[in-house]
Amino acid sequence: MILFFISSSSSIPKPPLPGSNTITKWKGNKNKNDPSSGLAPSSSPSSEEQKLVDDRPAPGSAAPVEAPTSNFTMGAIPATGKMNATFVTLARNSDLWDIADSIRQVEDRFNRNYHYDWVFLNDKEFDENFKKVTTALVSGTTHYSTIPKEHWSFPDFIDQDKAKKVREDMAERKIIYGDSVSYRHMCRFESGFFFRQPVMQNYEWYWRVEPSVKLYCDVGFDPFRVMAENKKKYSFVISLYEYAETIPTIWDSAKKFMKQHPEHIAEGNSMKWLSDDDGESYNHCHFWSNFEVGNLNWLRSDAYIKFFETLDQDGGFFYERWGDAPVHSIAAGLLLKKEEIQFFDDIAYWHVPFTHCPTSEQKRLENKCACNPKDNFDWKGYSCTTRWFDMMGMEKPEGYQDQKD
Ligand SMILES: Nc1nc2c(ncn2[C@@H]2O[C@H](COP(=O)(O)OP(=O)(O)OP(=O)(O)O)[C@@H](O)[C@H]2O)c(=O)[nH]1
Ligand SMILES: [Mg+2]
Repeated sequence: MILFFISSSSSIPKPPLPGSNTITKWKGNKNKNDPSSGLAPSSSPSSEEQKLVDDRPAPGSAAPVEAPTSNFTMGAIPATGKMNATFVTLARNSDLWDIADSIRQVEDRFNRNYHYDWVFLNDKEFDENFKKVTTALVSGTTHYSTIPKEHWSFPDFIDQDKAKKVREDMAERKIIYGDSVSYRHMCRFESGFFFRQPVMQNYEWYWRVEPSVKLYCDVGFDPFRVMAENKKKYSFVISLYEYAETIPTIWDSAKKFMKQHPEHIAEGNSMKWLSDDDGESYNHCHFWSNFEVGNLNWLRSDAYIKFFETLDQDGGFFYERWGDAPVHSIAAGLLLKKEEIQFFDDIAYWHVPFTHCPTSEQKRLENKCACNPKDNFDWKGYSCTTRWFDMMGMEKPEGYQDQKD
């Protein structure tokens, strides 16, 4: 039953943390300065994204500029070439072949033309084989970092007995990952700490990639550049309703934050998408965070950190089973203006069990898409994307009615 699949997983620059073990592997040139290897695919996105995508660099100018990330000024948009951005993956050594699959997808459809870096994070040290295989697959520079214990453990204010009882109860109720301690650490880490790892401090933009995901169309534009040039801070491809039993009190914590920190609540935010009664209750809509392209400075902002800390103190990562998807989504929905959130229709994507496949046939053909449009989740009853279009006043693509349930 799909409801059991929907929850998705998931800290401010502080001095490098003790125990943090960052290994950087600088790679050879790998044709990075060879213009012939930097041709952007000839795909041409259309519909509501056309305007955004039209700002992309001319084919051939997109990739080959090699710029050391340390030379970037945060917030500056380079006129051409690469942005200050990285892919980021949280994974275990045992995820190697599933992440290898994902990397291949991302490289073939996008990164072979851009050579962005890739950061791998793990609560244990990555083994040599993991590093060897992933370094061979990524066309940019790879970095491997071990997460410090403080970011992957129970905070001292958590009552262990209470947390254990919750896990036992959720196991009985067969809530997916309900009995898992590691899944909870993972969700808390993705909510509050991945962007605070020392290795992430070098970057302004991230694209999150999980094991075993697929990209079905050529991505013939640079999503980081599109985000920067259009003042976007967060993006999504799939949205849906969260499994309510994993987050019974998350909205109480969010309301507490709104009351304590009205200065951080954006005017013109997405409250209408999150709530059907002006903020009284949460409708469980969230962006599926196993895919994200976002701005790290936003996550490192006082507003986001205060939001995370308010939620964290309430203990719901352990006393319930809060996922990073609702955490990021509620934060984006409240702290950002709605126009700062981007729906990437052009990035066709699959993570079990849902697909985003562009509704427009023209778009699918132009971008060499291999997804079956019938699988597109956007307009199905369990998706929140219709609501997103309605709130944004965006016109739905032709043929969307045929893709409802
Ligand atoms: N290092 C590490 N990574 C983890 C651990 N658990 C999950 N991850 C990673 O965290 C991300 C989310 O975990 P998933 O197991 O994919 O969670 P999900 O997407 O909610 O559920 P699935 O439907 O199983 O994919 C993935 O990138 C995993 O590789 C862990 O214990 N250690
Ligand atoms: Mg996953």
